[in-house]
Amino acid sequence: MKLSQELLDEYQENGFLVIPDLFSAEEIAEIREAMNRVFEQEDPANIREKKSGVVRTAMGLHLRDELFDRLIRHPRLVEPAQQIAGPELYAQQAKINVKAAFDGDQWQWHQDFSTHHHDDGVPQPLALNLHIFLDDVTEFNGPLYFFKGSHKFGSVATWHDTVSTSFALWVVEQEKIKEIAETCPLVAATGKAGTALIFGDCLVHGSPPNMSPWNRSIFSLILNPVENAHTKFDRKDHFHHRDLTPVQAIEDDCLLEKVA
Ligand SMILES: O=C(O)CCC(=O)C(=O)O
Repeated sequence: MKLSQELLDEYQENGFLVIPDLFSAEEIAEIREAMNRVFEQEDPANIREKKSGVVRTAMGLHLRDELFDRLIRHPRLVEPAQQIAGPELYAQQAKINVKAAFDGDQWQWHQDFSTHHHDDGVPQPLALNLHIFLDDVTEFNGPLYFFKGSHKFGSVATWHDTVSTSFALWVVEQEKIKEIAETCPLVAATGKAGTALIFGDCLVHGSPPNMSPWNRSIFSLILNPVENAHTKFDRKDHFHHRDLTPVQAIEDDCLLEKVA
């Protein structure tokens, strides 16, 4: 699947794309079945919420379930990513952020690049984050908030927040957020299950807690150019995979063929 020039221009201008209906209800059902399988596993790559203990994020997915190994090579993810970030991209991270009904906690204001750079020694902000909504995401169940155009600020100063949630994150100072908010409108990334998001490493984003009675699960794949690979290896593999083999797109119907 190729992005039109109009969508490529929109990505360059806003720092993100929202693509409704990229995956069908049948495909989402397959992904959700695989999600339930990995949630049932006792695995250190299932990171739990600080207070409630429910799964917050399940990582390393393509190494844990065969369906996710196909999903990270899906042409509707890989080909648009290659158009934006180049032909040789490795799977840096593959996870589902759950944000469970009532219990799903916030993701503070951040740029993905700060964590990639400080924790993993990634040189440049070239990685892409590709999301697929596995539930309908509304203004009520903890959608991502994007500061539209905030990628134009480049990489900004951050501090390491190890206490607010169970997931340590390099977060943007409040004073900087106020400055960004003066010129960049805030957008809630909402849509039906099957909607996809693509956003770059410097887009400032976050998401509020989910106090609604509805789950909000989102699959997230981070693809990074091989030539921009990590240079630090302190974090466990599921945070940043060591395998730098470039992902190759497979068949478009790959989620629907049954595993033998
Ligand atoms: O799942 C969320 O609400 C936030 C995810 C996020 O910030 C990210 O993928 O970088």
